Order: sequence, then structure tokens, then C-alpha cells
Amino acid sequence: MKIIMMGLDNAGKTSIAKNVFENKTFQELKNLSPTQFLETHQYNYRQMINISIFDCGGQVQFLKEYRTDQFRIKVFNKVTIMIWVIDSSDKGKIRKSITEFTKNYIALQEYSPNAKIFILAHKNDKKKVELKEIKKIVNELVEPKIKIHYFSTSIKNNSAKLKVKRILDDLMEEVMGGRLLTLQDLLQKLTDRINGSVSILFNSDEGIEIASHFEKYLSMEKAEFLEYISLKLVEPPFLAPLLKEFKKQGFLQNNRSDFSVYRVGENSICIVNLHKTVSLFTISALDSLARIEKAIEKYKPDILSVLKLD
Ligand SMILES: Nc1nc2c(ncn2[C@@H]2O[C@H](COP(=O)(O)OP(=O)(O)OP(=O)(O)O)[C@@H](O)[C@H]2O)c(=O)[nH]1
Ligand SMILES: [Mg+2]
Repeated sequence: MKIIMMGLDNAGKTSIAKNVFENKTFQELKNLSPTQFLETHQYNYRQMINISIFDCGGQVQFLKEYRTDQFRIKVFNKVTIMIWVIDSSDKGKIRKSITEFTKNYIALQEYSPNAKIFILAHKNDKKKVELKEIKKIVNELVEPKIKIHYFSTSIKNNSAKLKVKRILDDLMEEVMGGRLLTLQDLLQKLTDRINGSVSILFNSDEGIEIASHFEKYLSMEKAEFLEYISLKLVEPPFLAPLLKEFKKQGFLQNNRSDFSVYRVGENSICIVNLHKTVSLFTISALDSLARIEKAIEKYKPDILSVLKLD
């Protein structure tokens, strides 16, 4: 799946890509240099689908060059998604950005007429031009009328990550024929069996969530909780800071290298390596470690099979 990220320079494209796919925090992304022309990166999203990100440096001379005969096929062919990023806090550059969008959109139409188009009104943590204002300018400048999906985003408040993931998940379900739903279903059954409140499957290298199930009463805090987990998991080796945090909180440890369990009040928090690239995080109300382990062993083959890791 090919995604092109475009927009004027300084809009936040590289920051968004690294935040979503590499779990980098705003702090870690502060000193990025401007992207010089085109940078491509391959990511294995949720351990299930390969995504090529074309991070297109946004200086106007680059944008022009992408449309030349030399580059237009490379950039605009076989695109699944175009994400056009606008710095909504930079009032003076919004019209210019949308004018540039119209030019690049024409090239996209030519080579990838079915590509989905998203406009992100980015940096919404700052004083900004509202999304409806931006839509108005798009309607005024973009002819003919096309289907565009809009989101207001920021890395600082995590909305960029949540929204881009939503875009990708919807698309992935179309492409994958329900593999993510199957995984979520397996996690739900596992969570029920261990009398649990949460199960998160995550990539062991980056600590990026692959799939999760949360009991209803937890759903209000889901975003916050995920943020907590992903913040704790960012630095490889991700496990060390998380375990340190647990110890600090006074959780009791009953440790094996592939299966760590912490008692906290009525609950057991477990981190299990299911595979060298995939781990499972659960919170269970069972007090028998053997029963938790048995339940996880029961669902492990199916989970790995959906991930094609068996
Ligand atoms: N306040 C705020 N600043 C952001 C956000 N996202 C990115 N930035 C800042 O915006 C600046 C530019 O970010 P980049 O990701 O390098 O922008 P770019 O679109 O890749 O720029 P080019 O590579 O030149 O096209 C950096 O200083 C980022 O820290 C955000 O959500 N909020
Ligand atoms: Mg960049």
C-alpha cells in the first residue's frame, strides 16, 4: 500500500509519519531537518500490511519537480492514499498550500484515480485557522469538486496518531478481509477467559499496538491508556522502562524471561512474548498464574496464525 504525504514545507509531514509509524514523541521530533526531495520508508503496519510512505519534501521547487516527466510516475502511480498536510497555524500559507494541492491533485488523478484523499489541518494545538475555514478555501479553489476527507490533527495531543491510524485501519479492513477484526475477536475471547479488563498485542521492537481489546468500562480511558502504554514503550528496549515503572508503582513481580506477571491489588498484569516480534499485555483478575498462562497458550496459535507468524 502506497501513501504519499504532501504539503508545503514545515507543515509537519515527516513528524506525523515518524509519530505514527515509529512511535516517536513530539519531543523526539523537535529537531527534524526539512526533507530534501523525496524520502521513502517501508513500514509493517500492525504486523499485517506493508506500507510504503513517500514523504515528499514540501518546498515549492520540489513539488514542481514531482510533476515533471522524470518523476510523476514514480510519485503518483499506484497511490492508495494521498495525505495533504496543511499547517493550520500558519495563516499566511494556507491559500498557497491549497493552490499547490490543486496542481498535485491533477497529477494524482491522472495516475491513481481511485486514490483516497485526506487533508489534515495540522498543529491544532496552536492558535489556528479552523477546519471549516480551510474547507471553505478548498471549495473555492478546487475544481472540479472531489471527495476529500478532513481531519484536524496534532502530534502534541496525540490526535494525529489516532486519526491517521483510523484512516489506515479502515483501509486495511478493506484490503485484509477482516484479519484485524478476527484478531480483536480472539483478544476479546482471551480477555473474557482470564476475567480481564484489557489485552493489547504489540510489536516487540517498537512497542506499537497491533490490536487490542478493552472491557467496556475501560473504553472511556482507552485513548489515554493507550497513550500511557505507548509512551512507556517508545524507547527500545521498550520493556525496561515499563517494568521500571511497574516496580516504582510497587507491583509485585513473579518473573520469567518470556512471561512477566505483576500483582497489583486484585489484578495480575502480564507481559508475554508470543513470538520474537510480538508480545501480549493483559490485565487479568484471575489470581492463578497457571490459569492465565493456560488461557494465553490456548489462543496463542490462532493469534500467530492470523499474523502469519506460525
Ligand atoms: N506545535 C506543533 N508543531 C508541530 C506539529 N507537528 C510538527 N510540528 C513542528 O513543525 C516543524 C516542521 O515539521 P516537519 O515534520 O519537519 O515538516 P515537513 O512537512 O516534513 O517539512 P518539509 O520536510 O520541509 O516538507 C517541526 O519543527 C515540528 O516540530 C504539531 O502537531 N504541533
Ligand atoms: Mg519533512
